[in-house]
Amino acid sequence: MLDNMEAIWLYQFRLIVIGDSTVGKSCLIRRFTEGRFAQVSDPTVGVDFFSRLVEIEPGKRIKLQIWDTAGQERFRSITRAYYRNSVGGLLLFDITNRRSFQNVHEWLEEARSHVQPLQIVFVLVGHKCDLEAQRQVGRQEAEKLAGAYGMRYVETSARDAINVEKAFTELTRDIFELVKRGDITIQEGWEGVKSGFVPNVVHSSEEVMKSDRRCLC
Ligand SMILES: Nc1nc2c(ncn2[C@@H]2O[C@H](COP(=O)(O)OP(=O)(O)OP(=O)(O)O)[C@@H](O)[C@H]2O)c(=O)[nH]1
Ligand SMILES: [Mg+2]
Repeated sequence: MLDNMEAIWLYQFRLIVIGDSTVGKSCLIRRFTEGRFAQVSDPTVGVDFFSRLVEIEPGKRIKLQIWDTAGQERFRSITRAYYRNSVGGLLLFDITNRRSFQNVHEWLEEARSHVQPLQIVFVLVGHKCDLEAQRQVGRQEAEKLAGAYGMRYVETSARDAINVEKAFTELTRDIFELVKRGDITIQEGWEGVKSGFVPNVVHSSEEVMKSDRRCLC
């Protein structure tokens, strides 16, 4: 019964995670989906796939399908194909690596050019915030950049499990609001948002009602 309950979700959202190689995309996703941190993490080859349910309000669940992309340039032609079917994304930089912050513009351009005329709701993530002593990008500076692009900004650590839930949940809530308002709509041939899975129990009770009616005739 519990399994059945857990399988109920209102919507499925596809999210893409992008940013320079070694900023910590795979570690952040693993912390979120598997609840653990691996100090040694191999560079992602092409694209990996993860999923998790998120409860945005009591009893309201969203299924997230998360595409973990390779930051290395040589995989760019593969990762490009995943933008179009994503409704949201996390754009990561490493707060101890200034270069990864400077590349945020380039990542946004890359995403925009491959998703037009659709849009992706991005959150800017300053990752590895446990390494405060090695910080090269100020929080205010990052907030300003995020604001200029209309994105939220959050600082996370996969190592110390800081703000990991927050980063994914707030993005999910933002997308949910846009779907509720009709600013994002479900479309045939687009995988970004799919409507919910309704378990058999509901179908069968509907069928009972129908067959009752038939009996009355
Ligand atoms: N201190 C610290 N290190 C982290 C954190 N997250 C990831 N790392 C380290 O950063 C390195 C790279 O992490 P990955 O998650 O593999 O990086 P990636 O962005 O997926 O890299 P690509 O797959 O090549 O694009 C690893 O050595 C991790 O241990 C964190 O929150 N804090
Ligand atoms: Mg990776």
